[in-house]
Order: sequence, then C-alpha cells, then structure tokens
Amino acid sequence: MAYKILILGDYGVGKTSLYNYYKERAPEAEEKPALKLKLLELNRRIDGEEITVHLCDIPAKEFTTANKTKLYQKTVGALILFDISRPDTFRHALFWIEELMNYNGFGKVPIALLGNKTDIRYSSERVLNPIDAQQFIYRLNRSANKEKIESSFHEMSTKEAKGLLSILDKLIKAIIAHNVEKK
Ligand SMILES: Nc1nc2c(ncn2[C@@H]2O[C@H](COP(=O)(O)OP(=O)(O)OP(=O)(O)O)[C@@H](O)[C@H]2O)c(=O)[nH]1
Ligand SMILES: [Mg+2]
Repeated sequence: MAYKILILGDYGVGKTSLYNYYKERAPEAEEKPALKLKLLELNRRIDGEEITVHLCDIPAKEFTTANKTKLYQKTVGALILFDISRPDTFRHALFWIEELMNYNGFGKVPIALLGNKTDIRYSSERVLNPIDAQQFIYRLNRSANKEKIESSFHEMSTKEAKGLLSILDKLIKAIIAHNVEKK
C-alpha cells in the first residue's frame, strides 16, 4: 500500500521542479507510467518504518470539473506550492486546499504549504509576507485539533534545494499520525 500525495498549486509555481528534485535526489525513487500525470514511487524510512509514497504532479489545467474527483480521490496529503513573488498564487493556494478536502473522499488531510522561490526574495519587488501563511496554517491546525491534523508551512527554493526531503518526511509523519488516529 502506498500513500498518495499530490503536488498542487497554480501554473508556474514550481510543482514540476519539486517533483524532479525528488525524482533525482530521493534514494530509489522510481517514476511509474501513468495517464496525464507524473507519478513517482519512493520509499522513506520514518521512525524506523519503511513507508511507500506515490507522489503525483498534475498540471493545474488538468483539474477540470469532469475529472477532478478522479484526480483527487484517495489523496492522504499534499504539498501545496505558491510563488512568493506572486501574491495571487498564495490566495489561490487556499482554493487548492479547499478543493483537495472536498474531493479526496477523506475530508481534512494534512498539507505542507510551501512558499517557493525564496532565492528571488531580494531581487523581486512584490514578495509575500510569510506571516500571512504562518497565520493561515496556525488557524488551519486549530480548526483540525480534534482530528489531530498537523499541517505545516515552509519557505523553500527548488533552485537552492535545501531541506526538501525533510519537508516531505514531515508531511508523511503528519499523515501517519492522522491515519493512526482515524482507526
Ligand atoms: N527562481 C526560481 N525559479 C524557480 C524555482 N522553482 C521553479 N522555478 C522556475 O519556475 C518556472 C516554473 O516551474 P515549474 O516547475 O515548471 O512550475 P509548475 O508549477 O510545474 O508549472 P505548471 O506545470 O505549468 O503548472 C520554471 O522556469 C522554473 O525554473 C525556484 O525555487 N526559484
Ligand atoms: Mg508542471
């Protein structure tokens, strides 16, 4: 059994770049053939246990009304990206979160909200204040208290590529904790 984790976010935020990072750098990561999406199978050792994950990268435009139930179904967690130089992509991240919870068939699941492209922080004029994203995650976790769902926010850069595996591992831990609670 594998955990299905989606990489979500607006066009151009860096989803495929993140996917490619895991494909190249995660040990034993293996790309599997799949229709209309990129699917990466990888194994992570979490608290001494081997966990298999299916990481899926789907272009934003594929989420049409007709097929989104199919794309989201059985997703147990997601990496949701925005571009810190494009505030609209942060506002829209909230839309992606809502869609995920509405269509995955499980309701609320843990997410990692990722502010990508921190390498351009100093060269770009319109950067987003990370406090807004931190506060959003704080409120999300408070509202999910009973279900023991622990989402997180990270700033990152697929170009600098630091700490990307630990972001994934943290999400997997949150997924495990949530599932255990559900049983
Ligand atoms: N400066 C900078 N550019 C980045 C970073 N991550 C991705 N990019 C660039 O942003 C552009 C879009 O990246 P993609 O990974 O293709 O974005 P995507 O979310 O998959 O986009 P769609 O598939 O079109 O929805 C590319 O030119 C990347 O090189 C980053 O951390 N820093
Ligand atoms: Mg892409």
